[in-house]
Amino acid sequence: MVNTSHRQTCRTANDVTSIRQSFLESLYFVQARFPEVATRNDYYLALAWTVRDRLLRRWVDTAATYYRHASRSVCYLSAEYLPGPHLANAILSLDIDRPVREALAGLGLDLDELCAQEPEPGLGNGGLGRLAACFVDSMATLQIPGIAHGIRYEFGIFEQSVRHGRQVELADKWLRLGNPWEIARPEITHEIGFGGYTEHYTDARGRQRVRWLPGQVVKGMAYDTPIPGYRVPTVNLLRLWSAQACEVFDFQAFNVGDYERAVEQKVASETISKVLYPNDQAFQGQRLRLEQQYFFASCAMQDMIRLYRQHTDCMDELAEKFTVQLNDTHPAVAVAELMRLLMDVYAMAWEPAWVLVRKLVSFTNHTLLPEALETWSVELFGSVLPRHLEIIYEINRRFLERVRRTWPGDEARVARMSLIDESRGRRIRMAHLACVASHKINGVAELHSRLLRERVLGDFYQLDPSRFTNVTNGVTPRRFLALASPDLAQLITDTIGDGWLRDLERLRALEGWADNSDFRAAWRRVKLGNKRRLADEIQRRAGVSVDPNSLFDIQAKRLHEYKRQHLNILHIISRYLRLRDNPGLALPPRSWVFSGKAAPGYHLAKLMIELIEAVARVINHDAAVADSMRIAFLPNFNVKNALVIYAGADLSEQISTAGKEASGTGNMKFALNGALTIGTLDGANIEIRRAVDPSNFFTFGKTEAEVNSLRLTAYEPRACYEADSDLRAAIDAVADGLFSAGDKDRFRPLLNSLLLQDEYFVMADFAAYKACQQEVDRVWNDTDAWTRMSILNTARCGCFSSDRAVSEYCAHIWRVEPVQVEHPAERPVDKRGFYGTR
Ligand code: NBG
Repeated sequence: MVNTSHRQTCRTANDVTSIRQSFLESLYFVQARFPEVATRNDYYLALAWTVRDRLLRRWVDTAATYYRHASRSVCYLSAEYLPGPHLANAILSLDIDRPVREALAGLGLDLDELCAQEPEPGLGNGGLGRLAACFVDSMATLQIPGIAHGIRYEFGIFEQSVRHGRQVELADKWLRLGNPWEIARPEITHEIGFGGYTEHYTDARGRQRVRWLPGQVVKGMAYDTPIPGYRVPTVNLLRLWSAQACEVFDFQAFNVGDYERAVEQKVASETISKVLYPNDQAFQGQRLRLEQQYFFASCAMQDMIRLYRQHTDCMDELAEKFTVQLNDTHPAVAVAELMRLLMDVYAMAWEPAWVLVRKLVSFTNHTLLPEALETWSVELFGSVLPRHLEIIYEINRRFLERVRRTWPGDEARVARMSLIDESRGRRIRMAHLACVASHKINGVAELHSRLLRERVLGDFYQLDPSRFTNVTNGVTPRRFLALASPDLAQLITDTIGDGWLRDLERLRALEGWADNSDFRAAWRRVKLGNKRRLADEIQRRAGVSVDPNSLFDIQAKRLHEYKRQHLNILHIISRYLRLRDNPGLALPPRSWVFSGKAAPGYHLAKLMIELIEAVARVINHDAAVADSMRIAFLPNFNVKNALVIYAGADLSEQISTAGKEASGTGNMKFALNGALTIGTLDGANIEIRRAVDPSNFFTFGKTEAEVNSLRLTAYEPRACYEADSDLRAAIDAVADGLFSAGDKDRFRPLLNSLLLQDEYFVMADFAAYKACQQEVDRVWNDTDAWTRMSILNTARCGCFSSDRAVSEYCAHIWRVEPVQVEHPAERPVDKRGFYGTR
């Protein structure tokens, strides 16, 4: 056997000299550049290749370990991922920050500047996609074998800019300068059919079989991105599928000289993975969207079976080797696809195939909003996926038999539970399909899981209570604490030692320090530094100057009526009017920051941005309140921008209508960074409040039960308007055109929805919100008390790590165990010199 030590080449060793050499070689041999002409992007790419080499060695070791042991793995299916920039996270995971900085400094380059160069993959809309990225990070860190499947959208979520006070959407060209983090796998492809028809036949062994003859076939090609675990040898895989044409040219058309028609097919095929739908929680039944869902679900299922069959031809143990997690209903069609593959391709009979599916699949629901629930018209579905429609009908037929046996004569219940909704045309209910096929179904916070059991999926719960469970969301502390606030991370490490980044509950050791005045002063210094950084960002990107000593009050999330940015802005207006009318009023200076995208077709959400911008323009220019109020809208909320925001916040606005926000994860990120929350009893706010103690949380507003009963009685938003003079003044000011240069129509749609309908109970919660904000002012004036509460928020939020969440999925849903990646030294180089082959 050859000694393995030479594996530590300049491509993998972590000393300063090797890193510098590796960097220069990448610049010359990958980028083909020399210093006189190299751009900052060339340098960024050279560094990315350098870091990537170090990831790849671990990745190969990880893959080899999983392969050798045929380790039981998670197959995670999500239509969205928001991983954020890779470079800084990889450097943190590999623990090479110091040598990389030194190597670059020797070349006159700055690591942070190069990191800033990286475009982020915006392959998701918001919390759901970011949650998937946190889970992928935690799986690698916990050494859980898994592959995360998704779509390699050529254009991710649009880039938002604000022009003339309005949102403008720009195409997200994240791949324009190349993506060093992905490895194209032209040899890992699967064929994906669409349309056509099915044929029933008897096979050679006399079995009744079905074959699907699609009208069109496209190819799905894998692009792999390495996902490093934090300070462990594990590097897992994010496998994103890209659509390609099977035949580049239609030669028939080409030969007769019709070039355009010849490439038409190619263009149509590749459209499938072209663009992410930018709607957050609003279902729209476009054919292309269904094609996207089926495209990646089928790629993932075929790929899982390909990996399984590297070890055996017998399909019986598929569910011993894999577990399939559906991240919401977007990949739910995988259920029908699995049945098709098992029966039509691998000749299994219905019953054993269904048993297998039921063992494999589990489902996470992420929303209670009725408008987000996916239902496909049977007609559309059947024209795209005729075979899958047959399979869904058969699943439904067998399922409804069981419902009828359980509740004889209860046809109303049968109609409610059917996979086909017959009440508004015939539509397939994807959540029901996911439920029927899953051995576990979970919500993402305690309240949300309870509402699933009691309402949205109540019948399914009654049928199979043991299948329902809760896993409260979590976030990765690596990105959202260590990368977001390096100084706070350093202070924590200096105080309680390291180890907390892998075991976040250890933050509890900070509790004792909350009463130490030196520590509180240090905490405030770090926080002030973070606020200065955020203030610079606000100045640079929003053109608003804010005082870092003022209270930073932040609402950063998608714009949505249920999230109630308008409640926040109405309160700001009322405060402005109060101050303007009473110049002597001693209110502590505050800076309000909003950030978030609105779905391009969601007019009221866009109007909310306009209102925020309009109010900001008036208030920021009114000398009468200049010392005590500033408002800024920071455009283009994404992972990169979010980090600065979370780190610099004093107050986190989590003010959704109770019962509407499934969990929220921004709430966790703010609290971990020491922001106090003003929040309703909704989603994970409830659990955060319990964890930090209600005395360290500003609670207001109607409970879910109160909201629900208000909805059932005759709710009169106008009565709230009449009853509260501050609310009335705020609404009237908007209606009179105070913020629209006298234009009384500009915000009318928003005001009408509040006064006439108020589906989200903004008016009903206004008075309580206002009172709670007064309490915020009072506590803020007591600096020591505030700091104490801030420290306790960080100290007590360790349970909101995604490591905890993923461990719960592993224990209660996936039954997957960690696998120790074999150290390279244990896998010697063979006679031919190949690394780690046998
Ligand atoms: C969102 C919820 C959030 C939740 C995330 C992650 C969807 C469909 N749902 O409350 O609105 O935190 O999912 O679970 O985007």
